[in-house]
Amino acid sequence: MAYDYSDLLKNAQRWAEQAQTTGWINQDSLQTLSDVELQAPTALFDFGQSRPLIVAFMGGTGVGKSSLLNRLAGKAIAKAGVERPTSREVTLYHHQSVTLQHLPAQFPVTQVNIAQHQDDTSQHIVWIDMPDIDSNEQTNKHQVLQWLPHIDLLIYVVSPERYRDNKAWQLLLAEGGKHAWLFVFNQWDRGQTEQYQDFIQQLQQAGFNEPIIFKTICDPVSLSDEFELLKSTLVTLATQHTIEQLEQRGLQVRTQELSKRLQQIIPKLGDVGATQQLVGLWQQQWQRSSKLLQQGFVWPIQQAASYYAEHTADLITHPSMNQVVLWDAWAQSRLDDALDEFISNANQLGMPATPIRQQLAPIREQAEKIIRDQSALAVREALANPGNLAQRLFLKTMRLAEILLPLTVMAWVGYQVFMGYYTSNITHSQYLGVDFAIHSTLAIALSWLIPFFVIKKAQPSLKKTAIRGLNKGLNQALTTLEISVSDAITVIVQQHAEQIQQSLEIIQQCSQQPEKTRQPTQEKGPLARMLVD
Ligand SMILES: Nc1nc2c(ncn2[C@@H]2O[C@H](COP(=O)(O)OP(=O)(O)O)[C@@H](O)[C@H]2O)c(=O)[nH]1
Ligand SMILES: [Mg+2]
Repeated sequence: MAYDYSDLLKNAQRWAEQAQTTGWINQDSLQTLSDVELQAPTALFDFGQSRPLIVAFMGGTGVGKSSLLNRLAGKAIAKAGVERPTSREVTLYHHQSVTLQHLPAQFPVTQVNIAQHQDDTSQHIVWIDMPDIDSNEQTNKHQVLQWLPHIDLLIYVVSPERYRDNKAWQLLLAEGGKHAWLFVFNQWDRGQTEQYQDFIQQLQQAGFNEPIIFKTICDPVSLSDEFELLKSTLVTLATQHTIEQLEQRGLQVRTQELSKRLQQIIPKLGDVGATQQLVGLWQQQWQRSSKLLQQGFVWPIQQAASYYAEHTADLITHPSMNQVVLWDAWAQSRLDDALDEFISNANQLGMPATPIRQQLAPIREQAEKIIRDQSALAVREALANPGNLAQRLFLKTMRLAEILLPLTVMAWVGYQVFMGYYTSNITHSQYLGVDFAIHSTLAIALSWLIPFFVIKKAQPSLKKTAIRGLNKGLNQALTTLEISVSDAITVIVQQHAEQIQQSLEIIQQCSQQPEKTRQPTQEKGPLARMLVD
């Protein structure tokens, strides 16, 4: 399926805008896709069913652009010989049957002159005299750039002094492929053959194998120059076929340019290899940072544990007890450092920093809450079950012994009392003596007191229990932080893949442009000589 160029451009710009908002590309990259050279030309002129060939004189200050247009018109329609540094005006010269529909965006109407003629031989041509491109005034250059997308054929005018003009030359090199080009060596009355040869060589270097150059003399007008030839060449070119070919070619060149610019942006998104290293990079970073955090937490945990041990009862009545501060400014800056270092290392691998920073931002904010919640929970759990398993088992046994031992001893004493009484009755011997009373009382007391004291002594320390809980909670919280970052990395990698895929899709669409018309450069004839690939 082939896409309309303006749709392609819109897609590319839309993609770039969202990529810029999410931090994947910077403002400069976005700008390269909104440059005026990429704009799809709109129909500026209306001429019944079709549009005319739009021809513009372009070149440095004082080469004779305005003089050429005035010569065409046979009267002074453009201001010639405007005092340097520059002339700002744009002059349009066209047949009265042609109507201007609208001016390029942001173009100041006050600086456009319009002159009309009734010469039917050149009714399919709109001539434009452009401001001097070499001017230091940015508005001039801006104006020229605004007009360029609408121009089919540029007549690059030079003079003996200014044929090596750098600024105009730069524009020719940049814009070369988007237009057809004719060349005028004006002020030929003062020109020399070596200069002409030199100019041809320069054009050949720019890609014009057989450039079409007209030598003209406009002040005073010389009838023996090549001005009439220039005019008739343009009249023969102004056919619907040529205009369509040029239009098509302009769109093709723009499509290629768009695709090229997108391809230049893609490496800035970071490569797939770099995204694959992100998880490993983070794990290394976290190994160092979490160790540091754990060391730094030893003292705060002891402080917090003492506090918990002394205030266990308040845990329920004072909810603020759950907010003992472990995560202080020191801890936050260690985490920030870890994340910053990770971002900077990822950046060195070629990943853009902004989307990573955006994804990690919430984790920086949540860290305190994660640590607080998880350590409070773990402390509560630990305090609910103090001591370790062996300690708890031992205590249970002791509590049982505290009941069973005195009961057993009492039962034994009772039995002895009964048996003593019974045997003393039968044998009329002496009943149980004082010794027995003392010993059995002692035995009963000891059987109860021993487990009672053991239980008292074996109670696990609340502080130790709180430390255990806090450590457990802290480790869980640190793991949660690590996983949160890993999850964020997964999102970053996904986003990266999506950005690449979307931009590749547009590049793919660019390459699906149909070759509607035969490339004019492949044809023989004057048009082929006016184009560069
Ligand atoms: N000697 C000579 N002077 C010319 C020729 N054409 C134009 N000029 C002069 O060059 C100056 C600049 O011409 P102008 O048309 O304003 O140049 P523009 O800045 O490119 O529009 C004017 O003073 C013209 O009279 C020419 O063929 N020969
Ligand atoms: Mg001028």
